[in-house]
Amino acid sequence: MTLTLPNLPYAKDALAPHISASTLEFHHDKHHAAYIANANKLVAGTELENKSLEELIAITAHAADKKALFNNAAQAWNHDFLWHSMAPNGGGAPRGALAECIERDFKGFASFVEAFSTAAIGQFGSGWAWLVLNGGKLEVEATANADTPLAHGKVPLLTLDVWEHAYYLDYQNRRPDYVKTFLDTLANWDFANANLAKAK
Ligand code: MN3
Repeated sequence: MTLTLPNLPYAKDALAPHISASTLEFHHDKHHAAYIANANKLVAGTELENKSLEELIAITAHAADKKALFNNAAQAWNHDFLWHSMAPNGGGAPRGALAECIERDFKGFASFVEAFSTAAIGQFGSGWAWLVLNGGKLEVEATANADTPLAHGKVPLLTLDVWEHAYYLDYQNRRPDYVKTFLDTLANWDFANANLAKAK
């Protein structure tokens, strides 16, 4: 089985004006596609050729000699998760079970927003901000470069890409504005709630 580039779950202009069609075109058709192509190249002709992305991440996460494959497989997985973490008319406060867990573990949505924003804005250089389930408890964290909570036994619920390629065309150096826009208008809480339900 060759790894394939999954389609975006919405049209390229569906997140405009917050994320432009041009950003999604480069981000999905060039960056995400390149991670898939590189992962395929690295597994071609090896015993890892038929593994899923999740399997590749588990196998390579702590193998120093497989860093390039980890980086590309993890980035491929992270990006598919990212597309689903955003939705037209998303953002604002979640409902349902996730809202109750945020209340329990962050003492309110405002504290969650502050924790997530601090993680996303404070990540030095390239990386990701995450809402994860860790041992039954919600946590916010940032990971560097390609790193993913999947490699550390945590369950990702929602993510935001804070590599410059994710926002530079639309926000240039203003990462805080991009993070605020994600939380206000794009965060796909239905997706996060579904991930939470699956984890239970
Ligand atoms: Mn990216």
